[in-house]
Amino acid sequence: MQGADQGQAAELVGEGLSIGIVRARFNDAITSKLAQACLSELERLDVDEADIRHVSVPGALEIPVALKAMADSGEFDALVALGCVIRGETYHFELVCNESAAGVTRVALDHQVPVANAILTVENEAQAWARAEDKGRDAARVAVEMANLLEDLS
Ligand code: INI
Repeated sequence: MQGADQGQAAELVGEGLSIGIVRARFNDAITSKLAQACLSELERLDVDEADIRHVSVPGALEIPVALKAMADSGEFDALVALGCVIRGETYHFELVCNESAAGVTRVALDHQVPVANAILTVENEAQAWARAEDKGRDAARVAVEMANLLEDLS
């Protein structure tokens, strides 16, 4: 199942695009899977490895500030946020989900740079594993499509 709910973009051409990726290490094995799927799809879409900057941060709450630093640099055509938030027994789950998503959206709008949000928000680890590969791959496709769209619109 590939981008099943997103329809088909006309064509996805990654050649010449610079992509910044911020990955949270919290739930490291899952976010590593997200990164692996994202990187292999970027390669398949002809994004040059030399044009990808991939950094990691402790948790999803730290993703927005690293995205902002990348956006401030003006070096990237699109950014990708990779993380995994799994529900625990406290309100902290809602806080991490809501604040990380709000921060990601704010960076995109404030800097007019597309950010593919692949921060999984799930009930348990099994749900995360079931979604990790598709979500990582979709993030790469969203980044490439939106980078090209913003270039066309500017
Ligand atoms: N960070 C995550 O990325 N996923 C989680 O599931 C999570 N939980 O459950 O607490 C989480 N918390 C850490 C948070 O993102 C910050 O790193 C921490 O609060 C320090 O600022």
